Amino acid sequence: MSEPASPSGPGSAATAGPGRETIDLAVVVPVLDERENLPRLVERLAEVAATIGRFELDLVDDGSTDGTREYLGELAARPLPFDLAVLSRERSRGVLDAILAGAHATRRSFVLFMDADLQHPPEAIPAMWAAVSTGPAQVVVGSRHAPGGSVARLAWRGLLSRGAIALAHLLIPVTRRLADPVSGYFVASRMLVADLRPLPGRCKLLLYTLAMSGSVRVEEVPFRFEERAVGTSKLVGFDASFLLRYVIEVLTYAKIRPRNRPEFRRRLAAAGTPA
Ligand SMILES: Nc1nc2c(ncn2[C@@H]2O[C@H](COP(=O)(O)OP(=O)(O)OP(=O)(O)O)[C@@H](O)[C@H]2O)c(=O)[nH]1
Ligand SMILES: [Mg+2]
Repeated sequence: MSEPASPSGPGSAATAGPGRETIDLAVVVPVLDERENLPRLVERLAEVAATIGRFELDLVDDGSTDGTREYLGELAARPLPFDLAVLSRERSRGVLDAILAGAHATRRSFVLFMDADLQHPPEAIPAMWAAVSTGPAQVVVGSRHAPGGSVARLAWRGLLSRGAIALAHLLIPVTRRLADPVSGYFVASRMLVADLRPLPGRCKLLLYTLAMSGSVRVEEVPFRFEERAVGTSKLVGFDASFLLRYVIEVLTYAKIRPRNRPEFRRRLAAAGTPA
């Protein structure tokens, strides 16, 4: 991880003014060929920072070839209302590997995960941050299926998503507390993800985190999941291997023995997060 790239130090124009104090939050975004989405994402995140304060933005790029890397270089040279850190890696090792690399690199106490393609609207961050930073929830999920949430997408993908949730509810009991346990948009105490290792072929960090955490307190914040407007989806098409991979992934998590053991709870308490 490079050092935070914003050139602004304490007292500079970018840190001055109300609402710009540093907050204990890192926003981790995996990026692969998102040149068309990044400028708008950055603009909308800047508006969020003006509201909630100066978070850290960790962008994890896996060898984009569409101009993303050049854009990130330009961005790092600009004064920004958040602390930018860019992790540039040469090749893709999957989304789970990318977002865990971001989570492992930050020292902030809370980590929020979101996609770069604007399907996760940054405008939901203030409510998610308010919920997780005031507690008692240790995981706050941006939810498409909680009351007030919605999805703009093709019917077959909606059905697929409902089936994925039903399977998670069936096999991983802790996920039943959430209407949308397969969401990729969530914020958690860093203690819950700090020692998670990438699992090859797996991608659902929220399921992984919940399965590992066992007794964790959760909450949902509704949001509208938009269709990807520009750029290319990295999701492989709907086929039998896709379904099989998901079933294997859920079975992997279902076998995990939750780590709600006493010393883990003590670590959470020591970090100021009630277990
Ligand atoms: N660093 C990194 N980011 C990735 C990789 N694959 C996908 N991403 C990013 O992960 C996020 C989710 O990828 P998408 O292609 O949007 O997948 P999706 O949201 O499941 O699929 P759509 O609904 O079709 O957009 C986006 O921000 C991508 O740029 C990867 O291998 N490495
Ligand atoms: Mg997407």
